[in-house]
Amino acid sequence: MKKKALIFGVTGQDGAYLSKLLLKKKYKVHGVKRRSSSLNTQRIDDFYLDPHQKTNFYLHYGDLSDSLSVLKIIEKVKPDEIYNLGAQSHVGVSFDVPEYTSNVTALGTLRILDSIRNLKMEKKVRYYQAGTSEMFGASKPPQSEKTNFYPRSPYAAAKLYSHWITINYREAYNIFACNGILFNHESPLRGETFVTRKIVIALCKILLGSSEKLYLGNLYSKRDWGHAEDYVLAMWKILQKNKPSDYVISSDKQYSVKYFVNLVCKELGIKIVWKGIGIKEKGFWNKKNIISIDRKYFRPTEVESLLGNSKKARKELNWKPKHNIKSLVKDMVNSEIKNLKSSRI
Ligand code: NAP
Ligand code: F7E
Repeated sequence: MKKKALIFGVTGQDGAYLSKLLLKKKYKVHGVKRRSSSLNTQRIDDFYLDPHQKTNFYLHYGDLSDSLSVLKIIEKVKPDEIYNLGAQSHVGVSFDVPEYTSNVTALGTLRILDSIRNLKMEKKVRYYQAGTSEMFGASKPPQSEKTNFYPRSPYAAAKLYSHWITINYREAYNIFACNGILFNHESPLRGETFVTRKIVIALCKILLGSSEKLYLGNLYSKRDWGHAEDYVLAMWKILQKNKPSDYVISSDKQYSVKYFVNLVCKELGIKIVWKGIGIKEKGFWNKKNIISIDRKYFRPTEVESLLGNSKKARKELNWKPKHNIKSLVKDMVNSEIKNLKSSRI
């Protein structure tokens, strides 16, 4: 019998890559999508067929802020594995909508775990929780499973709740529940307002002449960036172990936002020249100012430096990423140029 997976957050970046992986592994994949006024299935349209055709991919309407919808979907699908990737996942936005972020990103996790318990599915279901390096926040790098947490945003605080409630339900009710503590991972499917995709889109447009300028916030924060395709494989591997545990997933390398900009410029053949400091720092191309700083992109509390130590995952899961920062940038740039050229046609 085919294994059944249920993915909350199926319409997001990771949901799309994970669905693809699980379909390749011959799972029946069920995804939860929330109602939105415009279509939100672009990332999964490749494999989302008309439900009247024969398919292994199914969508259900539901919402992490609605306990009953969560319970009913789990009861109906009876999954072997649940991946909770659903969240209000933008750190900057979480300062604007802290209560909503906590409801979905923290309590949403409780709603799933408590449904598993109420439905007496503790022994049947394996649960994956999408944890984040943001929970380390201000803790000194490198960060591993043993590093103390120090969240610096409503998003990170909500994810920290999810981390501990996942461990609590594992210990209290013997649920096979695991936390993946994933560092930043990007791809051509990354949301357009996260810094890597924002940079790629803007610089491609500038090169093709359909935009003039890119505004950014803190150029000097450092991140450990990987490719989403590698990271969803780690999620699956975490649920295939004999015992539930928590794992850091990272590239173990760190670069600044400015370095990422420089890499994208290099890939596009844009010779960028930086002048000025602080809020007045600017990037020039052919003497034209194409990058400036806008204070509105600074956060009330910033996470300055994230760098993972993924030794445990590499040893116990036999996981290692195929991509590096250069192949990630190449993939994102090539895909964006293709998108922009085809949208022109
Ligand atoms: P994403 O692209 O923002 O996707 C988030 C998903 O959650 C989307 O499908 C979204 O639906 C859904 N969602 C939002 N609110 C919901 C609600 N109330 N009910 C049900 N679903 C809801 O995020 P991602 O980059 O794929 O990341 C996946 C997960 O990993 C998230 O939990 C994120 O916080 C976490 N994470 C991400 C990274 C990273 O670097 N990407 C690193 C560590 C952890 P819509 O499509 O309708 O918006
Ligand atoms: O910011 C700086 C910003 O929004 C990265 C989410 O997936 O990864 C993501 O969170 C850095 C920050 O990602 C702009 O201040 C500068 O220091 O791309 P980001 P994030 O905040 O690291 C973690 C692991 C998650 O779990 C989250 O869900 O870039 N930055 N200028 C900017 N950031 C944005 N968004 N926009 C700018 O213009």
